[in-house]
Amino acid sequence: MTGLIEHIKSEVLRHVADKISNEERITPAEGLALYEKADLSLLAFLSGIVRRRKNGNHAYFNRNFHIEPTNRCIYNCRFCSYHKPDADPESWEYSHEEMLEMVRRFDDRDVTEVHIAGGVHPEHDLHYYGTLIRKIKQHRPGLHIKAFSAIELDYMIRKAGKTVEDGLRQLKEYGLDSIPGGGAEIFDEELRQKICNEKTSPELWLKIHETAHRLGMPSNATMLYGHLETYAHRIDHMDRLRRLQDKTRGFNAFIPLKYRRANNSMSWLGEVSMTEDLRNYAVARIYLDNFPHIKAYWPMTGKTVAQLSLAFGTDDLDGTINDTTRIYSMAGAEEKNPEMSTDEICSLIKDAGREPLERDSFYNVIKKW
Ligand code: V47
Ligand code: SF4
Repeated sequence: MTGLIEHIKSEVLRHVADKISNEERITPAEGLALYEKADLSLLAFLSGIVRRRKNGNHAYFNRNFHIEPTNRCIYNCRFCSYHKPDADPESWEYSHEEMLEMVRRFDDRDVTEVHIAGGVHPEHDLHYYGTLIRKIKQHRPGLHIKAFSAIELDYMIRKAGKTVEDGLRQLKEYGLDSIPGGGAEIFDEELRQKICNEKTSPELWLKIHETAHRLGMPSNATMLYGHLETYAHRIDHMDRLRRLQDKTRGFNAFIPLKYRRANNSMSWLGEVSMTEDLRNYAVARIYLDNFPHIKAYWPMTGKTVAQLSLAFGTDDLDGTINDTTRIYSMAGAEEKNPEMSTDEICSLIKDAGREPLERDSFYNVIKKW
């Protein structure tokens, strides 16, 4: 390894490479240097060191399906293509019975997790959603329920007049198992004002996750990139996550989400390139040295980028079952009707030189493929 590192021309990058190979944490300035100065081959090499250290040659996938209860939303984030006014023909709101019917459709399939998330409905509080969770658990007790972004949780808990801690405790009693990573967007306060000014603050987003971790509910974290942010904003975002993870160890996966431009009010920005996606996965893998997993959400990136990302630090591909999520298809994602069979996801992983492992929601191995 030392031999290879000697060939790196930039002194800063040589120093960063040394630290990575010695398992030392890199600083925010060094993270920035990786974004700004490292070429793709170096990023693949360095992120590979961290990925292998954490996950060997394995790449995980799980069998989940998604329910989006509604796209009605009290907020109006500028990047969102999903939320529609109430009277719009593309606005929807499912009843408990309709959502239970969606769960029943998977009765004879080997799914292990349902991911429930959507808009922030003005009228529904934690008891409305808690009752839904309880009904799903009564129907299929073994199904892991990963539900509600911190943004939805903030509103439904406040609406019920509870503190974050009491609200989350009660949702846990209803059957909530873990929390998805949505709503983080970008933590920098000034930029957040520009792209989603009404949304839950970064402090509260982090507090909700911290509290969930303390109550024994793990979670994920996302970052929306490729819009108005600079590399320094991305490092700041990941730094706040890394500091919380040092305290709680409750995050499972980090999921970078590339801004997609169709049908929203930031379309003029365009979209960043595939090389930028790979650069970002690699820096995330290196910077977030205390996150066990970096996940590529293939319905959003498309299968090709997801496969390539395995060479840039990711070790987890989201989902095998048909992903009917509309938050991405409405924003112009590659996969219009995302569906990937177990055979397909395993070949995709094997062709990239990795060994596929089917996992449950806690990353216990269900099967080696
Ligand atoms: O918070 C919205 C993003 C997120 C756009 O935890 C957009 O396992 C790109 O968090 N372009 C919700 N992104 C989805 C999410 C998620 C997805 C998959 C797995 C997990 C997990 C969590 O979608 C939002 C926002 O950052 N988003 N609009 C857009 N135009
Ligand atoms: Fe609402 Fe989420 Fe869309 Fe923002 S991104 S408007 S919170 S559905």
